[in-house]
Amino acid sequence: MGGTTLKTLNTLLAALLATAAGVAAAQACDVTLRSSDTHPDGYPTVEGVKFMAKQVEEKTNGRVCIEVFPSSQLGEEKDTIEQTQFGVIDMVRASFGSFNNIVPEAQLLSLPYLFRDVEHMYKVMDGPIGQETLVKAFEAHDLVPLAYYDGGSRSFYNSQKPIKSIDDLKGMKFRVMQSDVFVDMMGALGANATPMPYGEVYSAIQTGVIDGAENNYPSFDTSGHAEVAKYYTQDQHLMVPEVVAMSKLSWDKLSPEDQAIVRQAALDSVPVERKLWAEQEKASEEKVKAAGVEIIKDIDKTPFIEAMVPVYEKYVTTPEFKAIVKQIQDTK
Ligand code: GTR
Repeated sequence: MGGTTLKTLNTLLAALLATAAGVAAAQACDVTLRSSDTHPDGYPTVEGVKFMAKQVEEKTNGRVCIEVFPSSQLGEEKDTIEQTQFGVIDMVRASFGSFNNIVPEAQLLSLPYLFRDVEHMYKVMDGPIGQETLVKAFEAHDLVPLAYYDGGSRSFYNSQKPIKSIDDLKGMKFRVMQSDVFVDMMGALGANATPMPYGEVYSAIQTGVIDGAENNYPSFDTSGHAEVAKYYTQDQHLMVPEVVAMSKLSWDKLSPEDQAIVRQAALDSVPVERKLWAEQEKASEEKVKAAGVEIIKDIDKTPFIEAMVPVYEKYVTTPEFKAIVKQIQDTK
């Protein structure tokens, strides 16, 4: 038998064994939790949950497994969150922004220019706001937040022209996530908002239904939006954290011991995702630049920040919300 044929046979055999092992492992799971993500394989959030899944499977000796469905296979973000509330899906990794219409407190995390920088955001999410206030708020809506990931900062991109000042936004049409805060944010900037699911943005820009959208570098890159929107203005108006949340119904079915393992695995996945995020953010910026995107960095953010005052006035109304925002702003 020739060397090449033998090698091929060995490879085939190895693949077959791996598949058999995979099937055996899957069969050995008493519970398999289905987890949704809008992003593709390899994206930091997807890899974060996969890391968590590996830990959970090992530490529960296969009693609990997590199967990650990337690329919106289980549906668009808003729908998958609702399905998670009802226990149709067990877990979802999504932006805080997509929880706004369900968990009122989530809107506060969607306020423009709330966080000073990424360290500030980490401190808030890893401190009492993230670990107590928001946990209670989510649990009241049948969701158990387990981890907060980095989602960088979001900036405007479009197919029409380089945006160098707030005046350049006037009358332009941008896609925003499906939540009123973002619609009002665009209004305050003098532009028009079109709320729509993430999966529809590419063709909407391509066909001219909208002029552009807003997101971080990794989403701008991996969604392909950079192919159709060649101007990216780094105004960083939003820094919205990412959440890994479990369905309360699925959570309550786990034993206290397995709940503790899942919680710890989620926490352990946080630094993994945040490290991958920092790398991906740089890599995606380089990639879109190399693909011909014009990046505008040296803009004066002050008029953008000042324009957001009415948005704060509209959303930070109750004494409770005012206290939360103050606590966030006072976090040093
Ligand atoms: C991304 C985020 C996604 C999704 C998307 C969007 O930055 O990671 O979960 O919310 O933005 O704009 O819809």
